[in-house]
Amino acid sequence: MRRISWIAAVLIGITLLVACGSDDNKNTAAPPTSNAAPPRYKVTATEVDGAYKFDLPPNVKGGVVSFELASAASNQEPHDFQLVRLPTGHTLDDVLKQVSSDSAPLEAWLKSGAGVGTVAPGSSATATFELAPNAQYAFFCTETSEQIGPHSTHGMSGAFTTGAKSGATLPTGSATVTASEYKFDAVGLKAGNNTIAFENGGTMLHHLLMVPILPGKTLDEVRAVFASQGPPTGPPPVDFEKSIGSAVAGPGESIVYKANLEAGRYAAVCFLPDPGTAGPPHVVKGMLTEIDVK
Ligand SMILES: [Cu+2]
Repeated sequence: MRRISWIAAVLIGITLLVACGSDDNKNTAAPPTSNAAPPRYKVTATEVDGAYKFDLPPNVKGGVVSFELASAASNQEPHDFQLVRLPTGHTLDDVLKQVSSDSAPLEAWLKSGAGVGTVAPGSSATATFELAPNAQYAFFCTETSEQIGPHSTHGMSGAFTTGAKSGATLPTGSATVTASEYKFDAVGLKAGNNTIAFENGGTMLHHLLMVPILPGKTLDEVRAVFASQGPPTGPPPVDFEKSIGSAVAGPGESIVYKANLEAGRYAAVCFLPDPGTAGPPHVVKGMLTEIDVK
């Protein structure tokens, strides 16, 4: 049975990303449009001798910041870097308990998120977003592998407290994709380089995963695969390896990142469940929108 927890956000698309070492999904920082460029923090993901970990610099500011996620070329698996704000009284362990479980409901106190989407070994990606100043954040990788299980409970997690506001402002996107319950609205996406502003205009956590639909396949066929509980039968109607995704964001939050898109049809999907539930994922509730990129 397919997991429909937080982790399912990337499970489907990303298990097949492992072999994808190309730069197709390589994202770079969005150019700042304000006077003050956002401070940029580099996070390195490594898997040395089975010890999975993130290395990141100390003293992360609040306000608008950029994070670059660099995955070591020697890595075997895809990784992402998800941030969630820890409300007073909640700890990293609380988060890990939820995100590493198949059946734990999505905690209702998880209301704020940011981070960098999935990168393949040897690749890097950057995203820009706003963090609350002087606030506690947990970070973790949402990936799960057959060998070791959730990366988050195998070292790829931690917590830090942000400092004062950076003073930078969020860059403008060349395209905007807005999530709400339960749909996506996309404006301005085109073939080639995009700076995507993923905006959560809804009332709960959402993410954006764009998966290319294969020629001749219909959105109904894509829906059937994403809604099925068992392993897919026959060739998939989408190209999982070329998926491009955002991290999870909370209501009113935005994540800005670069994406190079090939022309074609994409399925925009969200796999998170409603707060306080373990499913169904939003894709089943309608967060499956076809976007034509020309
Ligand atoms: Cu959603």
